[in-house]
Parts: sequence; structure tokens; C-alpha cells
Amino acid sequence: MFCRSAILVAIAVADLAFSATIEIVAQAAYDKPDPLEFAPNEIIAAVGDVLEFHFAGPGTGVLGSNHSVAQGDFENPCNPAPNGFFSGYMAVNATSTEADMVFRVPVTSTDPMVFYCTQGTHCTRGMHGVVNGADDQTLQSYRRSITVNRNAVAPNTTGGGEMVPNNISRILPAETPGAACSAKASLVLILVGLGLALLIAQ
Ligand SMILES: [Cu+2]
Repeated sequence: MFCRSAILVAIAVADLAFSATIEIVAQAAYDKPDPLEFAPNEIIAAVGDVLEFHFAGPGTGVLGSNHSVAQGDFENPCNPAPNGFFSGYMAVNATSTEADMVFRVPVTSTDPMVFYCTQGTHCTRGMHGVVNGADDQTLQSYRRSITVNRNAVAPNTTGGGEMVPNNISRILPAETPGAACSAKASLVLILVGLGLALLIAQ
């Protein structure tokens, strides 16, 4: 009655209780004077979490979009960190609210980390964010260090993260070929796994 793939799913679901996917949207917030931003822009993350960047498009408002996200350097605002991650530019078609792909960056350290959009003056105008800000490496200190409004510098190459289709199921893994397993039994195990995960998380 138990089957391997369902057990793997249950384990994967339980694991979700410990590692979080943190969604961050590159967007224009029209209720603000200069609307370009990442939301949220102050993030607490643990090792094993994943920062999942979404890129909003014109479907959400009047401004166009071609945002990006790059790992920054607290010492050199709106410039890339050496060997940091970079999504490349994420064009969104006119009717979509978000890009078809999301950029997932694993959190490998709890040290403060800054990210920014490399498009034009977006970074100096507020499109940046800080993960695990502390001491003199916070969103506020990064913002204070930006003294002129100028174009950001982009990394030379993309990488440091995984580009995956938007809105994929984060629970169900791909079908295991040849796995003989009733759908009902799988569902029961998934629900048990979820229940366990919720219990553990409390
Ligand atoms: Cu941007």
C-alpha cells in the first residue's frame, strides 16, 4: 500500500517546515513617490532557505518592466559583488503580471547580503533589498551610501541561482517512472506528511 514516491513526497513536505521559500517581487508600487522596489526589501533568512525572485510586468500597472536582480556589495552601492548571483534582465510581455520564470537563489550564509536591480537608475532610486541586515550592513545604511542617482553596474555573467518556471508546484516531485502506487494512497501519505510538518513547525 505504501509506495516509495509517496513516502518521498511526505519527506519533502516535512522538509518544507524547516526550509522556507521566500518570495521577493521586483515591482512598481504605484502608491509610492518613486515606485521601483523589491517587496519585501528587508528579509530574515536561514541557511537552507531559498530566495525566490519574481519579476512583475506591465500587466500590474502602467510602467514597463525589464528588471533584474544581482548580488550587491555594501562597500560599493549599485555595483555587483565579486562572484555574486545575477538573473539577467527579465522582460515581461505586456499583458502578464509576472515573468514566466522565477530566479531561485539558495541561502548559504546568514551574513548580511544585499541585492539590487541593475536596470538603469532603478537601484539608486530604491530598487534594492537586504537579507539578514545587521550592524552597519542594513537597508538603511545601504540606502544612505547611495549619494548620486546614476545607472547601476551589472555583472558580466548570469548565474548563482536557478531559473525555473513560475508557479511550479513546490510540493509534488516529478513522476517516478514505473512507480505502481494508487493515487488515493499517495494523497493520504501527503496529508500525513503535511500534518507532521505542521506539528513540527509549531
Ligand atoms: Cu528594476
